[in-house]
Amino acid sequence: MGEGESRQKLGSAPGVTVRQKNPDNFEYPFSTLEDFLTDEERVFVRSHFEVPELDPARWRVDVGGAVERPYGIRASELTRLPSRTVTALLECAGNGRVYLDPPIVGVRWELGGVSCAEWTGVPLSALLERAGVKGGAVEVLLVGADRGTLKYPEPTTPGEIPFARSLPLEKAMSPEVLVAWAMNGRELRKEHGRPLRVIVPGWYGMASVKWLGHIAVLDRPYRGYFQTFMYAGWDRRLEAPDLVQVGELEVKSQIARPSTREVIPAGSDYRIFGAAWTGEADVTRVEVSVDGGLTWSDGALLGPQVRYAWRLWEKHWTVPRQPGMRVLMSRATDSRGRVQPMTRDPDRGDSMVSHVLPIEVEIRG
Ligand SMILES: Nc1nc2c(c(=O)[nH]1)N[C@H]1C(S)=C(S)[C@@H](COP(=O)(O)O)O[C@H]1N2
Ligand SMILES: [Mo]
Repeated sequence: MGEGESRQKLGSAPGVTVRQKNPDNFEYPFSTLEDFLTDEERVFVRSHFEVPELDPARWRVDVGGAVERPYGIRASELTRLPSRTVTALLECAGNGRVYLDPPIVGVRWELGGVSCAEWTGVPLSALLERAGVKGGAVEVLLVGADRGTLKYPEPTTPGEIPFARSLPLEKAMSPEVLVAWAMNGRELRKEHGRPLRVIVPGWYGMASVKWLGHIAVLDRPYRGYFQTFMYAGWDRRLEAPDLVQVGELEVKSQIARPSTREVIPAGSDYRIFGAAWTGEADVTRVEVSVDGGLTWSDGALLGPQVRYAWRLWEKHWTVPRQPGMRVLMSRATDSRGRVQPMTRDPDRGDSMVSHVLPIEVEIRG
């Protein structure tokens, strides 16, 4: 290990926007989308606290709680267990926040709080099975080594706390959920959680705990800061609003090109290009509108469909001859019949921005 230090500093790759430093929040330049896998120098970074200084050679993860045989395992030993590689998109639940009105406090992500990469690791289920999950267990708590306090949102953190999230036992035992040490075939960068991080394909990014230090099987639901005061919303399907955690990804598409305020030559042929994704399902359709949502037609889905990854898509557009402003939109549908909504659901607070976003461009003669 230690390979990471010789590589290009994250946040300095062309096009990457440094939204914040310490804690690091770097945005992927979504308008440069081309390849199915995001190159590792440009995968977005989203952290709540400063990167913890860990020694990968000595780091160990403890597995405990409601298990028969609690144990600790060194990262160096864990990386020799039978591994799997899973392609998965990560989207921050705050991606697209800049489009919210009224504006929110918090990191102002545009379209680049999302990336798609190949992750190599050991299934979390294998680590849990080795410990022997006790009957009556319901969740698995994953705790990172980073710690700090937050002044926003209110109420503030109860003093200094670690970043921690729980997963329902069923998802934690699902074979695609990994404790990973590599991204796109290379050792994780420290900003992405070196030496070990969780990857929860199909869920918003906050579930994929970085710098993993503790795994605890729980016999009751966990209600920590990052799944109640942050990353939660209101569900109104009952007689009274119910606080629900952000979990599975919503169906969503984004236009990479053109980008907002791009100038497009009148009468030209333009290739509208973007990506679409969803949670525990597959993207089945992307529709495109070049007239602000009045009319829609199907875009072409590109490449093979890979569960938990994004699907690239394109639409050829014969640009009108009249100059002026135009609003472009894309709308995805998934195999569970979920369709990207046209309007924002205010019960989602400042996260899960999945509604159709308008991209305004200028046609110039
Ligand atoms: N320990 C720890 N894990 C974390 C976070 C964090 O701040 N600390 N941020 C989460 C959030 S909100 C997201 S979107 C993803 C981002 O992963 P990345 O920085 O590798 O892109 O990490 C998640 N895991
Ligand atoms: Mo996030």
